[in-house]
Amino acid sequence: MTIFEQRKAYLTEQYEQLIQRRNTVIEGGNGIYDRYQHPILTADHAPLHWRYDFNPQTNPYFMERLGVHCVFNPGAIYLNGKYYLVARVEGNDRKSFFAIAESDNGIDGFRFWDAPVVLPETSDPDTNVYDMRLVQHEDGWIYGLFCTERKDPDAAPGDLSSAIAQCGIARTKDMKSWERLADLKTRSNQQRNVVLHPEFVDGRYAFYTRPQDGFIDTGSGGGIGWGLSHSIEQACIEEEIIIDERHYHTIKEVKNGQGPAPLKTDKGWLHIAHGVRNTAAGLRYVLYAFVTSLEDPSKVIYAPGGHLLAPQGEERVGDVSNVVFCNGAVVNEQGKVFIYYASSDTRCHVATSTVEQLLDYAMHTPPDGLRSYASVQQRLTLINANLTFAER
Ligand code: M1P
Repeated sequence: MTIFEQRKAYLTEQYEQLIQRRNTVIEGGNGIYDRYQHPILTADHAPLHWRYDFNPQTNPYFMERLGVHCVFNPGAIYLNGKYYLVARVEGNDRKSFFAIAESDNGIDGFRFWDAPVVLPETSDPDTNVYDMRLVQHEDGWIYGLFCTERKDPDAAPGDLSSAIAQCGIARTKDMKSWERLADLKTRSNQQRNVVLHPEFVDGRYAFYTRPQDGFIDTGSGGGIGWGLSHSIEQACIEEEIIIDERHYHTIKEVKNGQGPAPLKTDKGWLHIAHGVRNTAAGLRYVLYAFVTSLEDPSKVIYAPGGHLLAPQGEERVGDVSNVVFCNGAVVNEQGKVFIYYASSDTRCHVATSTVEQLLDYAMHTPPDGLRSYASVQQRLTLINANLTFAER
């Protein structure tokens, strides 16, 4: 056997084992959701024919030609009994692109389609695209809203890092061919984490936004915003209001952002978002939840304090450590919720729950008291109720 044949056979077998690996719930948990033993998508899930030249004449060592570095921040959609993720795949060249993986049960067996998504460009080409939120809108289209990043034209000479982030919009009926629409226009110089609400509001398209001053810093901006647009083909938000603000000494002190499109429940729109705070070790990203009103989706009606999900164990380490990020969640016919999240900008995981459990969590977890004294009072309320209950 040649080196080519040996390596190809070995890597193919390893790849199939990885795809067919079953995932199991980690027992115990917090009663709110279950975490799972294995990540569901990683760089190793990228098909071999995306990475290796399969011709022994041109690649005698069966050498990786176009490496895939990480696979993270997947958008998600549940369609016709299948679970689809549109993952952010980052090559060794640091460029991200989108690729779709599908699974029959939503927790394992995710396999990428044969080729990545070919996302058309606008007349102002994107340098990098990432973090797509998939939304099945009531207008009949599936939309993918994502971050499009381009070099800041006003950056000082020699500054090769400053960028402008804006919201790109594409739509599809079959997830295979994508129509690119104009980027969203708002009054903010920078936008990331923009999400389309699945229903019309006052006859208009509704967006969750995240206006900010700088590429990394929200500055005086930040918070999860909300705005309406008459058109989706030329989406434009004239007026943006902040519906979920940042707060001093909370999990969303530095910045926050809407995760996937909210899930509709009979008690309200259930949101998963990320909150960021600073630490001596750098920024720390966690997930949190809140619920908005069915009558007025811009009105927060339940805001449980603290994080819903924080990086744990191996999730804490990666390209950008101490990060969990979620831009995909789906609910199936049984009311089971699949929260797709990525850890440390490196790999994708799933946590499962139910609409009932997440609403129970959101409606019965007290809001952040914003002071240590208030936190103790909340805990005493719980302790005293439990002691009284035990005495009965
Ligand atoms: O590196 C952590 C995350 O940083 C950004 O999120 P935000 O805009 O809230 O700071 C995004 O680049 C995201 O992709 C990334 O996971």
